[in-house]
Amino acid sequence: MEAFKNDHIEAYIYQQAKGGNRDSGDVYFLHAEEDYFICAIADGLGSGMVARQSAEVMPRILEEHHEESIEELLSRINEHMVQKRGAAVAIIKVDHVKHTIQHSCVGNVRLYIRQQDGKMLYPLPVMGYLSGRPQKMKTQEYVYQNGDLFFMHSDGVELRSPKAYLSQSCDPLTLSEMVRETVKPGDDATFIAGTLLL
Ligand SMILES: [Mn+2]
Repeated sequence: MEAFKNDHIEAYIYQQAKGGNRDSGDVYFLHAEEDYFICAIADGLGSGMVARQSAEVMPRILEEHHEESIEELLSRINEHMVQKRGAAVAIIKVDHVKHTIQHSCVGNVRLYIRQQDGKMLYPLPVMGYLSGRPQKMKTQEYVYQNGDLFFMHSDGVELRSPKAYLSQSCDPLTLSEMVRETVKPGDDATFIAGTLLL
């Protein structure tokens, strides 16, 4: 498991490739600037190299253009999917000045947020995947408080009750260790668990 920490974020990342494969068709990306943090998961369609070629578009675009809005970023990724299989992509951007989380997703990468008062948020992705064709998008925005927990994962991670896992863990490392135990070898699996600090 990989860790990512600064004054505003403590996050853990786990990735496992489908049984026997060397390369995962899932790709993740995390990046922090002084006043914002961005992270994303892309799940390429198909498997092996074909899946990876589609998923790898995401970090290339985000490395270069992370200051743009998340819908602009998804549109750029979509434009690069022509002649490729396509990918499900979820992006979150955390604004440390306004204390907001923005989220947008096309396809089956899920996000859960547990707020400090115990309330759970389950932002829904837009159905489909980035395929190079025009794609509808939707951005949701939440205000966060110190200690809010987020959990983003590709569909290779199957949680029977995300609410139970998120409410049982007081910190992202405990959550990550609990979820890691449940990951089966049948699909590429990736998750990012993090807590937001004021
Ligand atoms: Mn998958």
